Amino acid sequence: MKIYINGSFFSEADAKISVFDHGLLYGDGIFEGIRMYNGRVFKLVEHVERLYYSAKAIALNIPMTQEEMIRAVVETCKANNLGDGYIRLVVTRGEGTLGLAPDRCKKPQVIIIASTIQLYPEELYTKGMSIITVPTTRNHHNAINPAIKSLNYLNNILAKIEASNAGVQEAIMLNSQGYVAECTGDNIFLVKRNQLFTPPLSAGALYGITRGTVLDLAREAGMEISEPDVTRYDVYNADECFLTGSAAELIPVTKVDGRQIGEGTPGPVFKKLLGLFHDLTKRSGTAIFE
Ligand code: PXG
Repeated sequence: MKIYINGSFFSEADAKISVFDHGLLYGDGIFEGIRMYNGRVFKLVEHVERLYYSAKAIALNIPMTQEEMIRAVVETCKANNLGDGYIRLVVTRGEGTLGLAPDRCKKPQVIIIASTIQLYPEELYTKGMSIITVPTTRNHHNAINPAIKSLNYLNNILAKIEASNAGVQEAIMLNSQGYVAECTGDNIFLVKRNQLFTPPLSAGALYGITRGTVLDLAREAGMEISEPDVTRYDVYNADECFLTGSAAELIPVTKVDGRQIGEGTPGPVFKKLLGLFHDLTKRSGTAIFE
């Protein structure tokens, strides 16, 4: 595997970052997780745009333009001869000194790893997964804004540990008002009487690229969509529930906090949207080899 660091490629063994990098010392940095299908990077422009929004929010100046970043991702995929895969794009504050002061870090580190990912076991995609609500609350907007895809993922990791301790693989996180925000690494969708619902971004969800894609597909298919505040009661009484994410893609949820959702099997709206999503991944994206 060839790993991109600041414009050069390194083998896995040689791809190294300083122990004084504030990405390591303080989780001071940002990242993206991007899918590649059939030699095309899916929603690359959108991911790079979100990376720069995250950078803006943490006052980090990425030392390259968005166009250069897009080219660097494409070059890394090419160097690894990747057809289907998963790209991890990371920008850290860079090497600094002990002590928080970000202005001691003179050069952000840009890292691109082009590899693969399997987030959940295959059978959960066909049977549906069981999830729970966990006590760890989603970050408040005035703490670390949940829209920032930062390297400080402890909020989500604590929730993931709670899920794992309870024997499930994913968890619903509520916001500080008690409304459903999202899951630890996925956005959440509900279906009720053929209408599609997902919590608003103001409830503490990440501006998910897959979330946006699913909303676009549903809109094009003529479905009714809304983004209301969602409570656990709404989740339990939904006809269908599913999660979205670049790593997870679309995965059905058939049980929440011990309550069966709908018929307890992946529902028709989920299946329809999954079909539309797969069609889209086959025909769109930034081609690696022109
Ligand atoms: N919410 C959170 C908190 C996320 O981190 C999503 C939703 C889905 O967003 P996208 O844009 O991917 O549709 C994410 C996505 C990983 C990894 O290890 C990354 C995510 C989730 C799980 C694993 O790369 N981020």
